[in-house]
Amino acid sequence: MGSNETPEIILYTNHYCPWAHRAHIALAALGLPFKEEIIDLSVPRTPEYLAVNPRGLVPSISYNGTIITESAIVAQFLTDAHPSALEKASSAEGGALERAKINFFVDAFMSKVNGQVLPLLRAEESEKEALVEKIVQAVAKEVEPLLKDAGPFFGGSSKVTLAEVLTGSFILRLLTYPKGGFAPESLTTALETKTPHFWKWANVVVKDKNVNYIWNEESFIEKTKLRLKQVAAK
Ligand SMILES: N[C@@H](CCC(=O)N[C@@H](CS)C(=O)NCC(=O)O)C(=O)O
Repeated sequence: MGSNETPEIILYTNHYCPWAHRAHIALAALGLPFKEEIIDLSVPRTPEYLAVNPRGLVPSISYNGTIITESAIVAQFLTDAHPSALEKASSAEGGALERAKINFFVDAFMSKVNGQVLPLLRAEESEKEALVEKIVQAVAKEVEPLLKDAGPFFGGSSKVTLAEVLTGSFILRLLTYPKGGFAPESLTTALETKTPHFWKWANVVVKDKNVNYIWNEESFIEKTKLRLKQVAAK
């Protein structure tokens, strides 16, 4: 089917999942209507959902009846199927390079920064400052240089790009952890002073409607408190 026709999309999701959140951002940024099915992750998956996604994870989408799973693949597929400001096609002028830059940025943020966040949340209080320092160092080395030309979004774009689709949900969480008391306040102050391009970009990202329309900071904080208590009790 061509990208001019509106596809029939069902999004299997859970609003607390940052991976599923990626699909929400992509769909909103592309202006695609979709039906939502909330999957309860606190109980075993139903046989119906396991028939949709045998891994039992969210997100999954049904796109005109075809199932697509894995958040990065879902987001890339939607981006490719519906040309927009999210990302150029690889065959478009400058497209291959733009795609390489976005891929490198997402990889840098996810593997060098985001991977250090959960250990910080779970660490003993006495260890947290050192972990904050390591995270800020990683942002400064790996991510800050890639955001020098943000304007305000990745690569000078005036609208969200695939870079924000794939990282926005994690940025929302990163900026919320100090507010919820899960990470020291020094995380906020160090990011602001030592990584000004990242800080400016991140604050624009979290205010974007495409990124935050399913976000509820208060209930996220409550849910995170419970989750960390459960982890500590194990
Ligand atoms: N690599 C997957 C990760 C998805 C994922 O881990 N989703 C979690 C919720 S945040 C899930 O469905 N967990 C269910 C379970 O583990 O039973 C993706 O990017 O889509």
